[in-house]
Amino acid sequence: MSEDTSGRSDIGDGSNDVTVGEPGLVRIGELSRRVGISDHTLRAWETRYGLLRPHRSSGGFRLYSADDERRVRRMSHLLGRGLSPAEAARVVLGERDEDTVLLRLPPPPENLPPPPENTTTLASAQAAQAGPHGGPHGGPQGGLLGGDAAARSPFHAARDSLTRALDRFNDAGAHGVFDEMLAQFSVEAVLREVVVPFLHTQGERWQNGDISLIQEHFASNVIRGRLAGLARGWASGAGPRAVLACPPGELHDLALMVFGIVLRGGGWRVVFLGADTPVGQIVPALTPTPQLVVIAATNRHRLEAVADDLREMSGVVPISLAGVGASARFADRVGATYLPDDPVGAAQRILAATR
Ligand code: B12
Repeated sequence: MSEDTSGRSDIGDGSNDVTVGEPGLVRIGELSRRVGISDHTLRAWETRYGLLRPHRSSGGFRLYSADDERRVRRMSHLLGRGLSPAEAARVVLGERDEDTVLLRLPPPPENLPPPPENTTTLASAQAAQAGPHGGPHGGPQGGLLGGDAAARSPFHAARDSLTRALDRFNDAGAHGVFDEMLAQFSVEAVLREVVVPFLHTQGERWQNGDISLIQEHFASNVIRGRLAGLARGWASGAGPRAVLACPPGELHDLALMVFGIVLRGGGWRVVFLGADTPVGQIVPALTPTPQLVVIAATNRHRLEAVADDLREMSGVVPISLAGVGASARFADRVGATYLPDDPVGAAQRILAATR
């Protein structure tokens, strides 16, 4: 096998030698460019689902056919309809019937405003990322994102998809986006780049009147369910133990869950007490004493109300305070430390310091 700088190369499979660049047989980079999906994702679809069936060149390169390209485009389309990657792959490979699978998805609610023009699926946004003009055939839904789509990261696209699904009360669609993200990126990256910024934006959108309180509640609960799934079993094991709680009256516990999931990823055990916890009762209820107690709040008054409990507890166990309601000054007053970073960064810093 030889390859020249133009990217053309002679390949051979027994007596049927062909040349890369002939219609229908391409290397992964070219396939990626044509369909607008990263080669990393294409490889994952190949190994996980058998979606791609490459020919082999005599030099061992994988070469992809027009059939492979067709399957990838169909997969991308089905992901855009809200199927999970595993389900979409089964449909593409003929193991499941498309209509039956799609029928199980809730229909988009009627009478909702059309989605903003710049929202799309992760797959189609990645397609647009391939380049401002797309490949020779355009992306699967080419041009959907408009001019600066190419500059957007797949995380932006994922946030858009998530937003769109949740605004429409489409939990299956939202889970599809999560499935797809988690198939491609680490849990930490998904939390840091998609979940936390999504939550921030929800607050702004609610304040601006772009979404109703009902939409915001729905989204929070879907996200909470997903985080709970990632958190399953996090109290077990042999690592150091962290107790996570919000003070009385405080309901915002999603960031605390994000923090716990990352900590768990580093081997810690997480005892999650969550919203509205009687802080003064934590330590007496737990033996042996945990290595760390983290209390998070969005409202400083809810922390100030338990200042005496915190001060007393800090004589027994290391306490950290976090969230918009916490501050270094207040933490200092009660003998605690303050976690100024975002939940993912803070957990990663603790993991790095305790390794
Ligand atoms: C989801 C949500 C809810 C959900 C909570 C569901 C749940 N189980 O958590 C529900 C619907 C219950 C809710 C209720 C309310 N909410 Co609300 N809510 C939000 C929203 C959209 C996301 C919160 C979130 O998880 N953010 C993600 C975190 C990571 O972001 P952050 O809070 O800015 O935190 C930063 C740091 O402080 C740090 N951090 C935060 N927590 C933690 C934890 C740890 C361990 C670490 C290390 C770091 C850390 O990370 C961030 C930096 O990256 C925010 C909007 C927003 N901007 O956050 C509003 C928001 C927090 N809510 C707000 C309000 C006003 C309310 C209500 C009073 C509304 C009402 N009238 O009923 C109630 C109060 C409920 C209560 N008693 O606690 C305000 C709070 C203003 C304030 N500071 O007091 C916000 C900011 C919305 C707004 N823009 O006005 N809410």
